[in-house]
Amino acid sequence: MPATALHRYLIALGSNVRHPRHGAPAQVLRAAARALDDAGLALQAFSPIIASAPLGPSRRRYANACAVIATRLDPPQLLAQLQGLEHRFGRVRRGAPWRARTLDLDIVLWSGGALADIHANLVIPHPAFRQRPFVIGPALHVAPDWRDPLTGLATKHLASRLTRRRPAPR
Ligand code: PH2
Ligand code: MG
Ligand code: MG
Repeated sequence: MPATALHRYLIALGSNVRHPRHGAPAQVLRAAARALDDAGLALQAFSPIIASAPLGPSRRRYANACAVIATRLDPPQLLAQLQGLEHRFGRVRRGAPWRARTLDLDIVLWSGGALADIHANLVIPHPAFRQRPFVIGPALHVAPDWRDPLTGLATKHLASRLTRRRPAPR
């Protein structure tokens, strides 16, 4: 692919810690969306912000959202940029994974399809996104027809699969 190709990405945003300047988690996500755009990652769509119960050890509720961005950065370059933004928002990477965090920016889908880059520790699609209502819910607003390259299912199909009631036990 040419170095100048324009890529699109679906990004999941999460926060469950206040920021001293931006404020509550939902405000952190709004500020992060502006910061993405300011960093040259053109914001094409931003979902409503939802509140979600924490998955994992942290007890604080999360604000979650999804964004579609366009950039010439390839996935490892984008990952580095997103980690820089997380850091700028005061995220500290130490201790157990899944600690409470001021800002989490995850690459969920990429217009280039699937990727596993062991050097960058990066896997696209995000391995767990299909099972996460706090990713699929917001994604439904900004990328309903975007197909997961691994299952072939569009976001709207993944959403209905997630919300469908489980069959009653026999
Ligand atoms: N992110 C996690 C772990 N648990 N729970 C919710 N509700 N929202 C998140 O964004 C989230 C989580 C790891 O990144
Ligand atoms: Mg995450
Ligand atoms: Mg993350």
